[in-house]
Amino acid sequence: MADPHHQGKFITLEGGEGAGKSTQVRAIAERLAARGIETLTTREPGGSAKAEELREVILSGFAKQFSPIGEAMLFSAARIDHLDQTIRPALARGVWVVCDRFMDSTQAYQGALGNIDPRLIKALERVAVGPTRPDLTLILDLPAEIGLARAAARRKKGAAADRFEGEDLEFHQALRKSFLEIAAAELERCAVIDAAQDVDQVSAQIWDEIRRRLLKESV
Ligand code: Z5A
Repeated sequence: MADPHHQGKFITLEGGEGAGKSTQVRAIAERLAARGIETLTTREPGGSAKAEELREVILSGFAKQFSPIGEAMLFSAARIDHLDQTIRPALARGVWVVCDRFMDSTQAYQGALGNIDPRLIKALERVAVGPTRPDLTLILDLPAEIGLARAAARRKKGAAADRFEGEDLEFHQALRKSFLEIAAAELERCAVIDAAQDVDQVSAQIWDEIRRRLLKESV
């Protein structure tokens, strides 16, 4: 059921490491601002004071000590606060929210890769997310090797590896498959974007989806 208080549009970006989500969140916000649309950019895990504290703990490796369902519950706890404190108030004011990762990351990382019964993940999603589901989810898709090479290049510039960047190539290939399965199961909500293109091409493809699906323009 759609959330009656949800006035703005809710866009999420998903995909594997180095897919370019953060880069494209910024590009979307710029394009929306140029159209005079008030936009809030945010991320998961994080996006509210308490969820950012949980992010530190989760990505430090602490969450790895838990079973996949325990880990999924930690991400969901952060999500509940993020929705309550940041996302829902913005959407209720008519602000568009653009979020770097959301519930599909739990389904892919903890659910599919952690072999959790999909019904359990859906139940957790109903509790944590409720009716505040994204209007559009952009799945940034690219071969795992390219994403990992981008993340490695960024690390050379000083960024630290996080919890899942340490996993092997097979893990990241399975992750890609899982995101594509999510997109195939929810075609109305999800758009698959070819993220192996250069930044401007990716950005143009994303903008076409936003115009067509959310601004109801012909492209
Ligand atoms: N996680 C989870 O397990 N369960 C959950 O429910 C949630 C999350 C919500 C968050 O890490 C981790 O939490 C994540 C999943 C897990 N796993 N890991 N690892 P994060 O927020 O620190 O990192 P991330 O979400 O994976 O994003 P990222 O690795 O920072 O990548 P990105 O945001 O997709 O890419 P980027 O920062 O925009 O770009 C990466 C580099 O590539 C950078 O140097 C860019 O300049 C470059 N780039 C970007 N686009 C291009 C193109 N098109 N061509 C060439 N180079 C490019």
